[in-house]
Amino acid sequence: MNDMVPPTVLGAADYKSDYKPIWCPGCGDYTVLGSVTRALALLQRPPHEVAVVSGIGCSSRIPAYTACYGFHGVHGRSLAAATGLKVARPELTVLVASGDGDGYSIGGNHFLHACRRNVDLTYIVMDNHVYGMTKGQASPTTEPDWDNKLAPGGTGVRAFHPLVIALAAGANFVARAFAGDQAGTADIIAQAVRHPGFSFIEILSPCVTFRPEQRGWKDLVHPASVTVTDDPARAARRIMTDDGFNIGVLYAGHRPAYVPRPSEPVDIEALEQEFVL
Ligand SMILES: Cc1ncc(C[n+]2csc(CCOP(=O)(O)OP(=O)(O)O)c2C)c(N)n1
Ligand code: SF4
Repeated sequence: MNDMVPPTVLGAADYKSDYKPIWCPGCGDYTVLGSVTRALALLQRPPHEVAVVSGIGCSSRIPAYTACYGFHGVHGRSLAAATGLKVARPELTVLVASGDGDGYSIGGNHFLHACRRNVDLTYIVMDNHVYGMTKGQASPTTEPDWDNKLAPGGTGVRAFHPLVIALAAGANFVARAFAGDQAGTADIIAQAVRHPGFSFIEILSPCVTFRPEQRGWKDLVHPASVTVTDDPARAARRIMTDDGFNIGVLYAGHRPAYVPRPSEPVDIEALEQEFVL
């Protein structure tokens, strides 16, 4: 008799918590959550070996809805917390979740330096071109002519281009995904986790409450007509001239992920003595 216990196969449901999401009906973030749990099932990483870190915003609620370790931190500071976690606990798979306000406004500086550092993190930004949680202010990716009560006539300010900025700053994997394509987005997230270094995925995730016209994104998205490149300048040129709805992995580089050098144990008392006046 073979009494060996077969290995447990984890399904997407094994990564979901018992908390029921409270997003508005139709919000793109529901399917992004579905893609995250499907990706983790593709990777077969046990939930206790995964940490999901976020800032503040509707999109940043994601950690609570997974059964993994989670940290729902401070607005714009998800990458700082995640970097510290990954450096201290390199055996964990660390996913970072953000919105375009959280990630590119208050967290913009951290975004640049996370790309530069190239710590082995997967950063997903649910981009709806608006601050959803605080009721519809323009964000860095809002179109300059988006006319609304809070910015009559539009802001007139040029939109931030996250994918090109990530490439220029040194991200090692760059992709664009669409919330409505749950299986495709799960596959991209799994590829991003497997790729060493800092992986960045811009997920177009409609805010049906403050940007109801984004329901139309489903008719605009299309698979990228180009194959992935490892040349950042080529990827940047392509992304600068595409229509913004090109879905797929757009760049996969070869930079080695940052690994901290082992440090010597610090003698605190000796250090204190050096500062005695
Ligand atoms: C330091 C700080 N400043 C401002 C806020 C208010 N605030 C909360 S969420 C948010 C913007 C969220 O927008 P986004 O990141 O695009 O996420 P979404 O809600 O659209 O998913 C802001 C400005 C805050 N919580 N903390
Ligand atoms: S306000 Fe927008 S982003 Fe927030 S839950 Fe509602 S639809 Fe989603």
